[in-house]
Amino acid sequence: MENDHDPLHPASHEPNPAPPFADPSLHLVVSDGPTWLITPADLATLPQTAVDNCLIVSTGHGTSGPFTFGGVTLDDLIAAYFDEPWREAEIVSADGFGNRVFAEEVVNERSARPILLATHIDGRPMSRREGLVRMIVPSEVDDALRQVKWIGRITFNS
Ligand SMILES: Nc1nc2c(c(=O)[nH]1)N[C@H]1C(S)=C(S)[C@@H](COP(=O)(O)O)O[C@H]1N2
Ligand SMILES: [Mo]
Repeated sequence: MENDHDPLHPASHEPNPAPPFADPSLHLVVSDGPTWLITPADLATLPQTAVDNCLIVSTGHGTSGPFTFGGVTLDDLIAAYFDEPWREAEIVSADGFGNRVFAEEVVNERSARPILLATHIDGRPMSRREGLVRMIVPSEVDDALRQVKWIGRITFNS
């Protein structure tokens, strides 16, 4: 299992229930390019998308949801900040958990159930404890390893 020790693709994981600190701002980094510090208030100025019927399937703690998550699609985030081509994005949380997203996935999921940087849950602002700002990959219903809470940094690599 080549990915067993990759922190961006762990084979299994015991979920962390509590955020490491309160500040929900995150760094958006384009490798060999600019960096921005982005807050939930910044995300609120971008187009908003809601995706219903999302499940958080924790193999240890059972399934929660369905939830309606709201926020900014990765597509809309990129369109607002940069236009360099990119191949993969590394989404890393403030507690050192992470996941990778490939550009093809964003293209494939552009239609009905896009990948979100979620700031809202069931129509209300998400609390920090609930994961603000949380990546939601609606198509992932295996083990919640892609549902990254407390995003600290997103790096786009070409
Ligand atoms: N930042 C961060 N995100 C994370 C985790 C974590 O430990 N840290 N655990 C993942 C796993 S394995 C699960 S099952 C879910 C748990 O989500 P919940 O706390 O909303 O139930 O969060 C995922 N996202
Ligand atoms: Mo999990």
